[in-house]
Amino acid sequence: MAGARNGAFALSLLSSWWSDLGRLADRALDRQIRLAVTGLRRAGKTVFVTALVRHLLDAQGLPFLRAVHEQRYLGARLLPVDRGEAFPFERYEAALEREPPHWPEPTERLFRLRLALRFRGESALAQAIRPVRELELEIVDYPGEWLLDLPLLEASFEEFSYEAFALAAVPPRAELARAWLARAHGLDQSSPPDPRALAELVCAYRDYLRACRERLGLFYVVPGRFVAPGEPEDHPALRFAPLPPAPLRPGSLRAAVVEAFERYREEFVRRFYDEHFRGFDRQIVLVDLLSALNAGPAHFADLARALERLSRSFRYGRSSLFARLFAPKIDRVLFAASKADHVASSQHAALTELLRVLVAPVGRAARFEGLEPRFLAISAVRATDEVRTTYDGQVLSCVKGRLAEEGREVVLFPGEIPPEPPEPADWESGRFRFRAFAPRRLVPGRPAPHIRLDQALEFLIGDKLR
Ligand SMILES: Nc1nc2c(ncn2[C@@H]2O[C@H](COP(=O)(O)OP(=O)(O)OP(=O)(O)O)[C@@H](O)[C@H]2O)c(=O)[nH]1
Ligand SMILES: [Mg+2]
Repeated sequence: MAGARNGAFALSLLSSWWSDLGRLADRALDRQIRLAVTGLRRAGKTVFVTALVRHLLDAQGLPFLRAVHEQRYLGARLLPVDRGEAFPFERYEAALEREPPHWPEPTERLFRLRLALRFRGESALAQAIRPVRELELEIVDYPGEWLLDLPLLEASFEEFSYEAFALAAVPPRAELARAWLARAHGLDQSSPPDPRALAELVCAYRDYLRACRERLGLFYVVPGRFVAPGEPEDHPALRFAPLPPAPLRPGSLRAAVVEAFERYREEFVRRFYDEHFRGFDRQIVLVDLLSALNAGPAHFADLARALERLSRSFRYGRSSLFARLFAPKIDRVLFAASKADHVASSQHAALTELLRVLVAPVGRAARFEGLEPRFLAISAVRATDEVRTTYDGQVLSCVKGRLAEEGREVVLFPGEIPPEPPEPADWESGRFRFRAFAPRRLVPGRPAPHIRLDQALEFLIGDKLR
């Protein structure tokens, strides 16, 4: 009897030791992963996160995710978030499953997401240590505009002003900058701060940024929060605008503006960065290249500038075990051309190539740190089908879907994507007119059609599901 009890005790000791060992192995093997979903406004971040959660919860429709393919993936569960607001997955999913279906609205504040993924280990040893393993995936979703403020953390007021004036001096911004420039140059910066003159300056700068974004569709609009939806316009930290060079005198208008700029950096930008933008392990950078092609050459260059600037806010490199625990770096970065369903699959290779060229400086910087970035054309939620039609004896690959603006079902040939940045003649020919599509209604419980979402996930988290 006593022998049996001793045996049971020894067994329970062994099993507890075994599970402790499992926990230790889990920590060492990095069973928690923070994914940076990066992209400028309307790049497709919220749609991507919604699709990722929906697919991982159901474990369906992801044949290129190896753990799913090998039937080792068991499923996922949304975990409560410990701080901040939870990503409203159910709301976004319901909007896509409703008739008529809707894309998520532009994101106005920050949401956090924690997802526990369960799977069986690949090797016999992994299975013996712990038959069911768990990976916690953490993501934040936020307004794309906020991202462009991160480089301000490294910039002085003088540098911020210098860049704003340099950009405003040339087309296409010059045309829209006149009212703000007139105010900025007309101010006596050494006089005591006059609240009215200051308010008018900020208002003129904000109107200029809004016009850059709304009338010209430009991406590089800094500070992003000046034009982001749902931002408090009258916050004292937002009472600044770029100024021409002048001496800094205590108690002057310039001093008040510089103080507001510093406060904005600390209270808005640094807080966002410190609380949510540190410690990423992996990154997907979503880029809406088709909108940039539609908008023209200045916008295309502007998108490249914005992506290069914001990449400076991320730490790339291989993490040692110690670094992984205490100062993680991004050790895999995926550049994804989003909304690839707007064009036929025959164009995807060119879309990927064009993206590679557009983000070349960022790719180079990542490579310098020992990473090989990956490039993919993806669609997180596919809104079109591909059809072939014959025109003038030629077979054309077309897309069929419901136009977002007009709501009517169409079959159209969206045109060809150049694998290199377009030549002046290409821009002038007006050949880039890619249309946006409304989503197709998702059937509850059925996987949503996508393009290469599973390949993106395999690259981003696949190795952690082994
Ligand atoms: N056809 C298609 N359209 C997409 C896809 N992903 C995004 N879109 C379109 O792009 C728009 C913006 O997508 P969001 O995911 O809301 O973009 P975001 O990056 O979260 O934008 P902000 O919240 O403004 O920063 C959507 O309203 C859709 O019109 C996709 O996979 N396919
Ligand atoms: Mg969003």
